[in-house]
Amino acid sequence: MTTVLITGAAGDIGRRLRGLLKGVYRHLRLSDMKMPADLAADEDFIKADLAELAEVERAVAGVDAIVHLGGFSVEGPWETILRANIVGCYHLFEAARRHGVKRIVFASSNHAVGFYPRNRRIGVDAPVRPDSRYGMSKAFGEALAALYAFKHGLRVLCIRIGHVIDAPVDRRRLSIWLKPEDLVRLVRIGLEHPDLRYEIFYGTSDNERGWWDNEAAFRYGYRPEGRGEDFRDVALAAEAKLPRDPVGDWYQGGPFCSDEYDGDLPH
Ligand code: 15L
Repeated sequence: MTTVLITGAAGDIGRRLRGLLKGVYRHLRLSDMKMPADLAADEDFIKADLAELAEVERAVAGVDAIVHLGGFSVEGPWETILRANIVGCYHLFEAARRHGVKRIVFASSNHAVGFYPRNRRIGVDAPVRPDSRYGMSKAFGEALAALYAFKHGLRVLCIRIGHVIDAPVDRRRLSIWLKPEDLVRLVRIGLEHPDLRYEIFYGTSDNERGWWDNEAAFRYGYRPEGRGEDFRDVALAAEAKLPRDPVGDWYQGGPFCSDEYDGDLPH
């Protein structure tokens, strides 16, 4: 693996991965709609709007693999999600196929399955239950990835990312926290594992309160080091200051579920 493209490089996860993957692969190419504020002189950056196929092709040409973080990373208006996450994701996979890119790590999200209740443990074979237009676009990306893997021979890992941050910030995040270094472990499986064709992993650290069966990731050698429970007191103190949310507190997706919700109260 010599050249790896990171899309969405100006975002928070992109910034962290740029630092953590430096020196792991010979060459990192970065792409986003806007230039990262702290871009160093020796970093290779190509500006690209995912909604413009020609721009995406320019970013993708000549790379061996892609970590696709690009797109809109929270809930948004339909037009925004459509352009960045549906059309944009299609352009990314299609450009990869046209340019002979062999591997893609797709940043999916826990919000593809956010409408499972917190008292239910799920694996990757549970049908998707998106909690938002954003979550639905991630489920779309996973399906698109399967098409390109099985029809066009790409090797793809979809990571349903929980919350990437230095430490969990509330009760929900104690269950879904992903330590940045553990994200790197997952990404490296996606970019390097010889047996990988198409898989979905949960992007979570070793969280005692976790909701997800991450057996698929463990089978590929994932050994997380972050332990959410080490931060329990701080996270629960922060939780105590939050207003109660009968819908969001019930479902795994939290506020993404209660936002615009007009169903019955869960019980
Ligand atoms: C996500 O998918 C978002 O990109 C991130 O900003 C967080 O909101 C995270 O989920 C979460 O569920 O906390």
